[in-house]
Amino acid sequence: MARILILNGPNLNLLGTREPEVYGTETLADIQSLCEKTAQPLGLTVDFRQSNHEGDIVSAIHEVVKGGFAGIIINAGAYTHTSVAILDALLAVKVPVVEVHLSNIFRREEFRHHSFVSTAARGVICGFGSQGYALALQTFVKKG
Ligand code: CA2
Repeated sequence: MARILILNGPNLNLLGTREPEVYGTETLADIQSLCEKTAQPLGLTVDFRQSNHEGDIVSAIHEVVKGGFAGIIINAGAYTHTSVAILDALLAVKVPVVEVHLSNIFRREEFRHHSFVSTAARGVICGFGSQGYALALQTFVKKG
């Protein structure tokens, strides 16, 4: 079974407690559960993590090779728009990366329109809430 590392960045642990009009009412635990349920019939397993610390996210990305992960799904939160360190780590590990955002970052403030993560990503899914994570998992299913 292919293992997929799902990384969540700062403040995503607050999901479901504030700003439901932007991020919905689901908690991060709900999204983890959705990912686990989605992954199983697709023949994937997931390692679902969240950190508020940039260096922890960089270190988690480094684990991809040792951990035998087939790919990364990442919602880097606000670090999306600021972190060259996360971009460099993603470029270094050479596994497929899918970038996910709950909100449509292009309908929001201008500073959210640029993503460093996108430079390393095979694709980007944004604006579909938690469904974006399920869609991202489907991209790791081998066809044919
Ligand atoms: O839309 C997304 O998934 C974001 O990655 C979420 C980040 C934001 O900085 C990005 O521009 C877009 C913020 C996550 C903060 O989540 C909260 C949830 C509830 C209450 C407060 C923050």
